[in-house]
Amino acid sequence: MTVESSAARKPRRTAAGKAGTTGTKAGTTAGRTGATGTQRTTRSTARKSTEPELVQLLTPEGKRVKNAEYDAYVAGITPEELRGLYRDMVLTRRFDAEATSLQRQGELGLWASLLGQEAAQIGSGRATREDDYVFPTYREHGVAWCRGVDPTNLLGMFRGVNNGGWDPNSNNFQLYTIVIGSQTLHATGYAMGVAKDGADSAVVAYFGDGASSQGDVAESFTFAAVYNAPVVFFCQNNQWAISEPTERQTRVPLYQRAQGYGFPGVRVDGNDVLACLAVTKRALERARNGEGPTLVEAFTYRMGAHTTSDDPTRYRGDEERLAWEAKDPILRLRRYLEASHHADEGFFAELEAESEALGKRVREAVRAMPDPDHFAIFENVYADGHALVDEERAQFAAYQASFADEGGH
Ligand SMILES: Cc1ncc(C[n+]2csc(CCOP(=O)(O)OP(=O)(O)O)c2C)c(N)n1
Ligand SMILES: [Mg+2]
Repeated sequence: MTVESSAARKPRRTAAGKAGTTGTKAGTTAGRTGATGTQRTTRSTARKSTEPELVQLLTPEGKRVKNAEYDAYVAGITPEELRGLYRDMVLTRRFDAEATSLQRQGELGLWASLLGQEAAQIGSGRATREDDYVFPTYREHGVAWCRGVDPTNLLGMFRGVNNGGWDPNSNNFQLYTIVIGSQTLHATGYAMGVAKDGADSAVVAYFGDGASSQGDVAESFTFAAVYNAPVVFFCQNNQWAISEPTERQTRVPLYQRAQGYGFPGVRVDGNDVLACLAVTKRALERARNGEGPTLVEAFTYRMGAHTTSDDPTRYRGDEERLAWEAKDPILRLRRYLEASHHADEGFFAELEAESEALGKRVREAVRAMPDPDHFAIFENVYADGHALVDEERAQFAAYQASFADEGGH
């Protein structure tokens, strides 16, 4: 079932209307819960039974289910393309695991894992066209992969040796953004420019459930709506914003927020790569046709820690993670590929070897990254230089020089 805000505008008679009511109940339950494991179980049980349905094309068991509205968007998909989506997810997960290990080995300062969100990112990323423009957060490693950014380039910032690591205009993939929600404004402004140029490309702004509470995101929604900007707001609701559950961000399902701004919102199974592909394609099609923004809420789960600096056992129980492991995005596509005989043992074995090779390449590339010149941080602050920057550079030079045994460096 598709639940869009146009449907939600008819309260009480539609599923969306019902969801709004029950969503409030779930919120009330959440409001009562404290920090104990038992209460957490109550909350997640309540959430499961009261949340609205989502667009799903592949069940967790890997069964293809029909969807009158979205089947058309994946109707022509070939077995080779399906294997391609699987390969994308497996290699992305492998890259991500490698990066986590590299942080543990002291090669990276920090890493934000995408574990569990592969389908949301690969499905939506593969829906984009080369001339579309993507504005990510700091966790969009799968989308970066789809856009053609070499994964090793994602690691420099996390190693602390550069401030970005790739040219955004080479792949129409902006630099990672740490200031929560701010990229939705950049994306909306860019999309307004695209519309003024008369181009038929579109823009995707990624953000999280926590970001949905930011003023920047609200402002983006307003501007995108009233200027009918060709932008897709792709919210990965991974249930957590560091240690804050989604119940602390909203009393209604997030996709319903779009209703108040006057554009459609849809919730998709974020662990179903086919559904994410179809829903994003449709949203991009609307944008290209001049029909304005769409909010996609990909309902998924952050299976790992927020970052390598976080310890999720301090604020959430195992039962939640175990329930989501059963909905693993990679496993469900594998089941589908096997059941439909679209992939054989040879394919999986070859992919395993490719994963190993990627892991090795990533490890070697990170260790070979040169340290930046200490003074590089003063470059690119102002185009024509600035007295304050000169003063700070001089102070830093004096500080460096005070380490006589290191020769000032
Ligand atoms: C404006 C701003 N406020 C706070 C932070 C600190 N911070 C970093 S990540 C994060 C949580 C974001 O959660 P969400 O939007 O759900 O994305 P997720 O990390 O789950 O992918 C916060 C609060 C920040 N980086 N920027
Ligand atoms: Mg989140």
